[in-house]
Amino acid sequence: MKLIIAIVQDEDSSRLLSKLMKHGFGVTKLATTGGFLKAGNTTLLLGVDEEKIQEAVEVIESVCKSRKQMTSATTSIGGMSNGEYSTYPVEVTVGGATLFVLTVDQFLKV
Ligand code: 2BA
Repeated sequence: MKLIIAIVQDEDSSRLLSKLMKHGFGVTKLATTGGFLKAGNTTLLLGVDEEKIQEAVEVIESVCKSRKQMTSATTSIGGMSNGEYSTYPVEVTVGGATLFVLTVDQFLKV
């Protein structure tokens, strides 16, 4: 068995959850926060038999879309020493989905 950790955008999470359930996958949904944007995202945990990994990835790919998001970056004005900073907008492309696939040593329900 493998564990897929899928970090997806909140906007895609309900549709993805429903579609994964329809395909018979067991899923746990966690509310998470991205370190860079410091904005909410969703992490799904899926315990998946090895032969169904491809199917799970295809379902995730079919639902999760990449989107542009604005954030702000800070720069110092006139060198680092004078303590004056200005912020400016930066566009980043977020997702589809970020996936980690891990080998599971044991899967127990007790
Ligand atoms: P965030 O950390 O909030 O990152 C959102 C998006 O910001 C990223 O999208 C990427 O396009 C951009 N970004 C992240 N770090 C950056 C940096 N140092 N400089 C410039 N741009 C940067 P994705 O790559 O699609 O990642 C979406 C979310 O997936 C991330 O949200 C984070 O929660 C998670 N993630 C991505 N890579 C990860 C990793 N190696 N380990 C753990 N979580 C990861």
